[in-house]
Amino acid sequence: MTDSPTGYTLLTDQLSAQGLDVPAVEAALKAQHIETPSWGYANSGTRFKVFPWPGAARTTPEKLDDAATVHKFTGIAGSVALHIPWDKPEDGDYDAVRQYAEARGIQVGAINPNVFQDEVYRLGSLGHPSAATRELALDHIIECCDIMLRTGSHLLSLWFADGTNYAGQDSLRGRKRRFEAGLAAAYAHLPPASRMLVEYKFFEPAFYSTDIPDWGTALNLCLKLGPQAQVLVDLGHHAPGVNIEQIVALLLDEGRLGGFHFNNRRYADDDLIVGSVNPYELFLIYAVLVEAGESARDVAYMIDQSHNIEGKVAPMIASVLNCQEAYAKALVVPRERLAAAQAAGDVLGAHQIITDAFRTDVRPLLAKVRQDVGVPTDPLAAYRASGYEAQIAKARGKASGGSGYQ
Ligand code: RM4
Ligand code: MN
Ligand code: MN
Repeated sequence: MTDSPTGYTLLTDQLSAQGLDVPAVEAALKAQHIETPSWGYANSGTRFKVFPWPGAARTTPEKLDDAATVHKFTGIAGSVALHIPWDKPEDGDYDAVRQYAEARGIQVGAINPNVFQDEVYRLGSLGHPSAATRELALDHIIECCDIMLRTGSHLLSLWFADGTNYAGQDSLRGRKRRFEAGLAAAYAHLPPASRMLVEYKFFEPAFYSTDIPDWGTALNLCLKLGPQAQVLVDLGHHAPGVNIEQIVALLLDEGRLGGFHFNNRRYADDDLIVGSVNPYELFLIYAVLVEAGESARDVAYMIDQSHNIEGKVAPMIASVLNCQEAYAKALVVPRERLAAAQAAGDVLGAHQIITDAFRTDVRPLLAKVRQDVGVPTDPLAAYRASGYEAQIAKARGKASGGSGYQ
């Protein structure tokens, strides 16, 4: 009597029959890397209310402990993005921050300057009408270039709240030029072999105009700056209905896709768990990246989330796993068959090949890959059973509520 085939055997037989190279798919999954954000482990919420979570990280070392925990359970989240000054050590010792992370098996990823929370930035930062304020913002960004050197980071990730709320408030052309000049000055300070990622967002907190509202503006800035400047696509920063995968394809083909801020949106910049609202969109984005092959080599995959009611570490693990599943489904698109259907003008056939890949239950494959790399086959269940959540709740306690970030 033979054992009945496992889900893994059935799936891989089916994939091999379609001409897919299963060991190559598994190798790609093992090499996947998702960066988590330090700010996703702290208390954060909406502008209306922050519901404090028991055990939410209060300090950078605690955020690094949480990021290391996400990596321990998933095996693919080995770096953490820092936000300055939210992650500024009291003694200014960034070498120690790096050592603390490395001792826990993770690296410091992107450095995110914060030029939107000081009083002085009421009218903007690099786009501010006053040269003195622009200078302050630039100084902070340059300080972040130094922090990159100290922490071993190769990415300067820039997002600006800059814009205007009322028609006539400022010169739109003037603000564009101030941004060009400010970013050029910052670019000159980029450490060698590093990149500047320029993020865009169509509105909020500015409601009449945003200085970098879309990918076209970000790309135009990057083209003027030089090859080390690339665009960052935050999935929550588009108007409803925008075809994000097409933007990704264009930027990739121009060699200007720097990276992602993964999250999910239903209405605006909702910052929900990645893949929770629209897993099909996430899959289609990954399908574009897989099709690009080597051209997508340097793309930085980062999560930018802000949880209010669902906890901190567990939803981060859920996001990482959703990225892994979307990538796996993109890897099982039979590319040659798809190309043939496209060349033959077989509209429905091509569409079916893509949707079949999306419908494939890749979970047995993911379980096998996790087993191979020595992480739990069900990371979220293992995390829940680990006692970490109770341990941090006890050690860190629960903050009193507030609003806004931190
Ligand atoms: C913005 C944007 C940035 C993030 C800030 C806190 O909406 O997504 O990436 O750093 O929020
Ligand atoms: Mn973002
Ligand atoms: Mn955002």
